[in-house]
Amino acid sequence: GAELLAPGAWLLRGFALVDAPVLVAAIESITAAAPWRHMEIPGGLRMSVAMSNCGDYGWVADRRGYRYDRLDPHSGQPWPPLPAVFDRLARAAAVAAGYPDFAPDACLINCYRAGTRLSLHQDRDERDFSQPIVSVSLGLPAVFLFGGNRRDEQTARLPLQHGDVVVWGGPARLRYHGVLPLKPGRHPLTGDCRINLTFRRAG
Ligand code: MD3
Ligand code: FE
Repeated sequence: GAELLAPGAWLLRGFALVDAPVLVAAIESITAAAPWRHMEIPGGLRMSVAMSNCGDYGWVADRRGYRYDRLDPHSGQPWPPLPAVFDRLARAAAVAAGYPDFAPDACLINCYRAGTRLSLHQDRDERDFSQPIVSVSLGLPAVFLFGGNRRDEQTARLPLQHGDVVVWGGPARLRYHGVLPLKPGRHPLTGDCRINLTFRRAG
C-alpha cells in the first residue's frame, strides 16, 4: 500500500523491486551512450553526484545555470530514449499516488557512491509544477531529507531502500529536499553505488 509522507507525497515501498534487474540493465546501456558525468554548477564547483539522462529532455548544469536540453552536451546527440519499462513504471507509480495524467518526458539518472551527497534544493526547472516527480531508488540505501517550502524550515529524514518509489506532487512538488552522504556498502545489483531515477515532465 501507499504511505502518505506529506500532503501530495506518497511512498510506495518496493514498488520497483520486480523491475529492478531490468532497470539496472537499461541504465547500463543508457550510460554506455550518455556516460556518467559530474556536472559543474554556476559557482564553478562540480557535483559529487554522477549524472546521466534519458528521454526527450535531459537536465543539465554548467557555469551558465541549470536547464533541460534535448541534446547531451557531451556528445551533441539526443539523449537515449526513455525505455518502455521506465515509462510504464513511472506512470503506474503516478497512478497509484493519484496522478493519473503524468506523462514523463525526462528521466534524470543519479549515481551516488560512498560519501556522495545532494544538498538541500528545490526542483523548479520544469515548466509545469502541476505534474509530479516520480523517484525510484536502486542499490545501496540512502537517507533522504525533506523539508518545507522554504530552505530554513525543519527537515525530516526518510531512509530509502532498493526498490522504493516516491511520488512528489501537488503541495509537495516544490518542497526542499536532499540526500545525506551515502554510507559505503555493496549491493548485488549495483555494486558500490545507489542509483536514483527521477521522472519528470520537463517540456
Ligand atoms: C521532493 N534526487 O535529482 S529523489 C534530484 O535521491 C533529486 O537522487 C534525489 O533530488 C535522489 O533532483 C532525491 C526524490 C525527490 C525528487 C524530486 C522532488 C524528492 C522531491 C521534488 C520535490 C519534492
Ligand atoms: Fe531534487
